[in-house]
Amino acid sequence: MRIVLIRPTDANRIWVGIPRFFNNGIFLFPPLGIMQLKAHIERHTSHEVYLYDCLIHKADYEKLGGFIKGYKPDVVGISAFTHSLIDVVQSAKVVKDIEPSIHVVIGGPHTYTFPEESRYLIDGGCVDSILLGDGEENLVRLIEAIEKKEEPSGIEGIIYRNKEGRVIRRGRPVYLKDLDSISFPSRDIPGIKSYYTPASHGRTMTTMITSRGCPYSCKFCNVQRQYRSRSVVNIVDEMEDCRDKGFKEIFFIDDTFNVTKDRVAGLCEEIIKRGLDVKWGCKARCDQVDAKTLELAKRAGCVRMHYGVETGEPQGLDSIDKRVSPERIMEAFVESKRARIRTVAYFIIGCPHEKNIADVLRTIRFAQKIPADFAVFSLLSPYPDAQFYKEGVEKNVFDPKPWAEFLRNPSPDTALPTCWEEHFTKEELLYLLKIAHRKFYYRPSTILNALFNIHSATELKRIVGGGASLMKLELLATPHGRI
Ligand code: B12
Ligand code: SF4
Repeated sequence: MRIVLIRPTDANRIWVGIPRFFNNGIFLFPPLGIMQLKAHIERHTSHEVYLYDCLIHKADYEKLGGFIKGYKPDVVGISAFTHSLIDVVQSAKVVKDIEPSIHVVIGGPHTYTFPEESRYLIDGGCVDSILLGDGEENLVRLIEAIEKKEEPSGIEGIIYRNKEGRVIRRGRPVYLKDLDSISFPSRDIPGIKSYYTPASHGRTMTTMITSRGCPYSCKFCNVQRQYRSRSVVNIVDEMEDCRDKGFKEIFFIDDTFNVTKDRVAGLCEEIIKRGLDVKWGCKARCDQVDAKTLELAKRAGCVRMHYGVETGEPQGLDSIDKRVSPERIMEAFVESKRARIRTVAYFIIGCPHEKNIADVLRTIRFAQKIPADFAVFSLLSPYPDAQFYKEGVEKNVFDPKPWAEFLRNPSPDTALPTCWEEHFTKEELLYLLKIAHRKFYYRPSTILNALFNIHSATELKRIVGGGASLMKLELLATPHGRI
């Protein structure tokens, strides 16, 4: 059989905390989930698998349709994120309009986050089945069932329409325990060397994931809590594989790379032992780093840490359940700088503890105080399964109806609650977002730091792109005039 795995276009991406243009063109990461699935299907079956990333192919629906017509797949798998749900459904429709007999299956973070609501996507007639959770083993099982023209009734973690036309859900989302048993993601896909992030100095980069889930429970975040990690040997084997394929930099996109210091130290020691010369960055918590680990990480090739800071106020950090103090945050940035590791700080504006402008300004001042190379500010914009969303509904800050409607029937016309409007209006929050970026970036020290760290023409292009996005933020207009 011929199988196509699709990352859909994000033309209709919904609002999630950051103005849309702010994401566009600044970074593009490989679609690791379906790359992983491609490798696993190829290892365990003899079917032909093609990965079609609409973002790298710049494919609108017409172009996607042209590809499907030419390739003539038997099965199409579409990766579903909640923010791109409209495009997921629309892509499924494109496929079915061309050939209704193609089996369309969807999976990905949206389906394991909202399994119950996902079943309604089958009602539209464009989706045949939905797999919940880690897709590797179940997709292979589903493909076998499709090949044998059997009902996939033996699979745990599936939603499908049975022969009588009833929508059946079997089991809960599946989370694989032994991550070492999963194949390394397939990196022999078109355009694999064209993915980018502004911070990688123009080096050919790729992403890796070394663990899944996060044991913490920050109230704005909805990652799965079941933390599972790969072994150090397995991780460094994949790093070597990336090096052999010509990648000079790896971004570890684990939800939290440094759940413990010991894990990071063990990994660094293995990298040093093997003499692996690959640069890397990761997403980390500030409370799980210290001078010794950062020094070791630097020797093992670490060039960049992405720290989730969120806010600088002690009571704010407590109220979002971040479990870290401002002093510890400051220390993480100071020690990273000392170890010559560059840093990106992520902040959230408009959490419930920020009740007036002075509160927000204190967060912005904290951002200016820590020696971070880059800062990203977004607005609190929780998904319905996040604790803050539930609290917002209880306090009547969020009307739950639009989300409920959207999850059953995704449409661009649904006005979803996009930020916490208890103390500020959306317009005011957007204004504060602009102020935050302006106060952080429009400083001689930040501009000089960025300019002195440009190492290539590609990097210059990306930095100019980032600057252009900041300018667009300046021009953002609201019903109350330009903000
Ligand atoms: C790296 C990452 C990013 C990167 C790059 C994302 C990208 N486009 O590649 C950046 C930092 C840019 C990012 C941004 C955002 N992200 Co993000 N991100 C992640 C992260 C940490 C890793 C993604 C990954 O590659 N995982 C590894 C692969 C192997 O896992 P996977 O993709 O889930 O795939 C498995 C299954 O889902 C399933 N599967 C996947 N696709 C398919 C398809 C089929 C057919 C089947 C059967 C199965 C299947 O099988 C795969 C293998 O087991 C995840 C959390 C996580 N741990 O997964 C969040 C996550 C995907 N992000 C999330 C969010 C909310 C965002 C933002 C909206 C945040 C924001 N406020 O701006 C933005 C969106 C911007 C954008 N346009 O993408 C949410 C999505 C939740 C949801 N319900 O959709 C996640 C799950 C984190 C969370 N729970 O909060 N993100
Ligand atoms: S914000 Fe980071 S540390 Fe907190 S729960 Fe989410 S992934 Fe874990």
